[in-house]
Amino acid sequence: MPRALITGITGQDGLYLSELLLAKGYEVYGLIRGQNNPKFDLVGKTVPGVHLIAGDLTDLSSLLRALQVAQPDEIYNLGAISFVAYSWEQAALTSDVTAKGVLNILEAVRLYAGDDLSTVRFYQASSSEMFGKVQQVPQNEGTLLWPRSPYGVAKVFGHYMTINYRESYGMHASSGILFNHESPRRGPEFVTRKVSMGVAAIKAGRQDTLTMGNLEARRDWGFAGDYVDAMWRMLQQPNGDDYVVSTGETHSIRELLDAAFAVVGIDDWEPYVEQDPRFFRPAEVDLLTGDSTKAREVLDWKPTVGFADLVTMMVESDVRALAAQGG
Ligand code: NDP
Ligand code: GDR
Repeated sequence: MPRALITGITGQDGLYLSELLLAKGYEVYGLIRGQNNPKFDLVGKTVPGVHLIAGDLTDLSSLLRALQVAQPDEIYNLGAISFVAYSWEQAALTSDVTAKGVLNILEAVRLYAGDDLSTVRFYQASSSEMFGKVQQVPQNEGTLLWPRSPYGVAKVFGHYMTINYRESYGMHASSGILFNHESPRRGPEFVTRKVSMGVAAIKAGRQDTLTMGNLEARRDWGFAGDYVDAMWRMLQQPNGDDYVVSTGETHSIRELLDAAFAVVGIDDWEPYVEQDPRFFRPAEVDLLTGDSTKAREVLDWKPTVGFADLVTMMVESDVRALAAQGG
């Protein structure tokens, strides 16, 4: 039975990846931080087969201990401070977790595996935010990186450190440059879920308006369930490598609002949407659209859920959740 260790187990991707690996017959271990993590029960209910190990990406010895307990064949490093807007407010903490945390786990793997690094395969959750002020459209594995936030800068560090461990020590280390991926499990701070929850609440008469930031930014949004499958496929390859994972379609926040309000039968959303400067960012990533040709050809991967179906899935899930609470 193959064994996997996932950091970021409580997050959107950690849950989907756990489900995928458990279904494939893996023994799955998840790193969980904090002495009383409020998502402990969520993990237990959603993926009861996962074994949780206490640890934190900023604490190298806790990572070493987690590796010794899990004895993984595959490690998926999904843990991060992942909310871009927040990364300006806590840039140093973001660097400690999202950048140096990658070095910590790579180093822990090297110390744990000793001379036999070939026994462990490593996945790093890199991001399209690394492209930032895009230097090429669409973006592929060779596009120059130009991050626009402390989060983006931290992810660039993790990306190059992963490549460096591959080149320096021959580690089977892969970096997945994933574009935005969403689901009903997406955190409510991110724009798609904020919109799907807001639309459901407006439809139920529980909320009057939705307060947004920049409506002109464009993103390449896919479904998280598809994207964790790409992570797994990367680690099944004979060698570590870097892959862009994206749909290749881009939509603005306005189009997201069009699609989400349409699900509940509202065609004109203008009366329900306000803008507030507090949701604008000091520097914006205006346009992201990925070229995932390499992942499609080498990994035989492709997205299965389109933009309209993804938005419908999220809004309907939030409508159902509100109905279950009594409207
Ligand atoms: P989430 O924000 O949902 O989850 C982040 C996870 O990181 C949580 O489990 C969180 O745990 C954990 N974490 C935070 N700080 C630490 C720490 N100090 N030590 C250990 N774990 C920590 O992110 P997603 O699931 O959406 O994304 C997974 C990864 O993929 C992240 O690295 C993200 O940056 C990256 N990514 C995501 C994309 C997306 O569109 N979703 C696109 C590209 C990259 P806790 O619950 O305790 O806070
Ligand atoms: P992003 O996702 O920054 O791309 O990072 P987010 O959903 O937060 O923002 C997408 C775009 O929407 C605009 N926007 C708003 N965003 C939020 N959160 N709230 C608002 O009210 C709002 N109004 C407009 C933003 O300005 C931005 O342009 C996500 C995270 O998952 C990262 O961890 C990951 O690496 C990248 O996707 C790829």
